[in-house]
Amino acid sequence: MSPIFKDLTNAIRFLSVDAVQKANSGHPGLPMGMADVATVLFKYYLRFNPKNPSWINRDRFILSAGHGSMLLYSLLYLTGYKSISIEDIKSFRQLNSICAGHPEYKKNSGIETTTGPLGQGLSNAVGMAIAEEIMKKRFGSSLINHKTYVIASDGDLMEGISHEAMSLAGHLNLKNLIVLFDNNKISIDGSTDLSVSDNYKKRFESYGWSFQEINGHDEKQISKSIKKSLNSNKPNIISCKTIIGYGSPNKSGKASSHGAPLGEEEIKLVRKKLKWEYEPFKIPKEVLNDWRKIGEKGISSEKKWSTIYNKKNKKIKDELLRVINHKLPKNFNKAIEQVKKKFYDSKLSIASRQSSANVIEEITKNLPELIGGSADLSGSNNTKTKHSITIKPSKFKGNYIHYGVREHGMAAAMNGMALYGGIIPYGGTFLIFSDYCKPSIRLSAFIGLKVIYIFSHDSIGLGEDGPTHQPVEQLVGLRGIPNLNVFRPADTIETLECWEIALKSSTNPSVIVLSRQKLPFITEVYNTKNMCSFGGYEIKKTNSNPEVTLIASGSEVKIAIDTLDKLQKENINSKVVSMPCQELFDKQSNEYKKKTIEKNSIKISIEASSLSGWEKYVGDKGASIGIKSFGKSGPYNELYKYFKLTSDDVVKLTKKMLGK
Ligand SMILES: Cc1ncc(C[n+]2csc(CCOP(=O)(O)OP(=O)(O)O)c2C)c(N)n1
Repeated sequence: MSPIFKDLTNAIRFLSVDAVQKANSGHPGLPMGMADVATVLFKYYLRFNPKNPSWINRDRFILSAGHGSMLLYSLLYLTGYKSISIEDIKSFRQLNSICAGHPEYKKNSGIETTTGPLGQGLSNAVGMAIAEEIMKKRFGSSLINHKTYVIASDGDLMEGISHEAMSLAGHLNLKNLIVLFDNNKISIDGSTDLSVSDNYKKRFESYGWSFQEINGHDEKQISKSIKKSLNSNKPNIISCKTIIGYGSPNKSGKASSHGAPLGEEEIKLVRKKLKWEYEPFKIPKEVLNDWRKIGEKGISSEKKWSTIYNKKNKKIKDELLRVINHKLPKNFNKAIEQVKKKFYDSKLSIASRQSSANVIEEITKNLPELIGGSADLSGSNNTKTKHSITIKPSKFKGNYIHYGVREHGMAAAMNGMALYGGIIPYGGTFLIFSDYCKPSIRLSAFIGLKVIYIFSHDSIGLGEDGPTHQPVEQLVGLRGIPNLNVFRPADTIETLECWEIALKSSTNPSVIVLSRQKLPFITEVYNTKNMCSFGGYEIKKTNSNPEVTLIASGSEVKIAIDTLDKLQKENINSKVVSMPCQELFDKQSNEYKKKTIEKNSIKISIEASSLSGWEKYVGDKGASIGIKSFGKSGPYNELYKYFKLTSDDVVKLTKKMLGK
């Protein structure tokens, strides 16, 4: 006889409870509370194939409340994903276990994104739902036509980012997004009455969502509500009234079931109450078989899809494969080379944000997967070009998103788009507001996503907007994030090169930091090699034995070059190193590094930013020139003088250091 619904849900509950108990840490409350909702979703609705977790037309399932990770691991194990065995479940939260404390994205594992920082998964899901609509428009609804489901908790909905992302989802009318809200009214501090009085119905209806509320332990109500969402013409939220720690006689409905093992004695009582007589990690054969059958349904779903795919013409098939496998077009290198030659010949002295716009304009034609946007600063970040087509509510034939003043939501949505596949997202704001999206940038880097951040107005060089807008410590903060390349190009050629590297970086995001003010064209010789790929390189030198090496980035490279010229007039030999990307320079061989930053010279770094981080290049005997305080409002060339960031100041310092 087939196991009844209760046994299927008990399998999730006890795997979770026992794994948390064995690890002696974790969160049993959410998996116990949401087991019924998840079982209905997986049994009747979710389209997925555990044999091919990367099938492009699968429904996406995101556990945004990542602390309830055992819910996800249980589901993946029970439905037959190879990535998670019963041994993995037993090693929950142990070193190198795929069953990490919070879900960590792994390609082909069924873990669709990394969650844990509340609000992020929910906002990734918005990006995935956008990506689905864009891909549907590109490749047709016979190939791309699925749903994105999210389990979100009270905490997810309290986070500010959820307001940005949900509002954007409502605006764009992402009707294929279905959020299952674990409305258990409990968070860590106790009842959510302590901290929140939102009227969720009104909140979501005001965003333009469809709102339903159900008993999250009633199979029929759960099923009916999901079924209703499938035909909705709006984004959907189903508020599932649940009991945290469901089944625990002494801890259900209480914060005590949230973040600690239930304890051996209590678990015995749960076994009795839920009538589950099996020992820890033992799932009876028939229950496991039934779960596996749920997983196997996906094989025929994918087969049906493959028949449709196989009938498509070669061009569509090849293009879909190309973009989902993150391959750049065949002619990409050639196109970049042509643009480089064009930029070199025109030798434009323009702001690097404008150079970036020129790059985007040139490459967009060849790169339909490039989806741009800005957090309401399109004209300032220069992210929108004449080839940009705006994506509008329910109209996804385009390549540009107006994210509105929602930096955090934008960054998390870009992560979702990159995770979805087939899309390279780039998005802009001012460098100062990178702080508003830092948690998502950190996740782009941790997950290893090809997301390109365009941060303009990169220093006091932005001038009159003043210190609230002038970044000082932002570069240091971004450079501190592992697996993130931070680029600060000095002219049009470097801007193109940095873009090229970013587009070719498949396992890390990139930040391209750009100036508001005009920058001179400094590239002296045409080079087909991408010099920025070395991170730092010699740009000019007066002879082979320089007494001083001037290391600069972005707008300050020109100050270094002027310094070199002035020093030469005083018979002091120097060299200039442009350092557009410290992370790439640090990866070069010691030999290259020593050759580039002349070992026997004194070293001076120049960057209109915090000095922190440059000491590793200039050493004990060197000096760093930058900004030690907040900036000031005024015309930018006056500010450079005020902050002693001119070639005359560097000359003075150099001579002092050389004792001349
Ligand atoms: C951004 C962020 N802040 C704080 C936390 C720590 N934290 C983990 S779960 C949680 C709240 C738990 O309440 P809820 O979201 O309702 O989950 P439930 O207790 O229902 O499982 C908090 C504050 C976090 N994971 N992410």
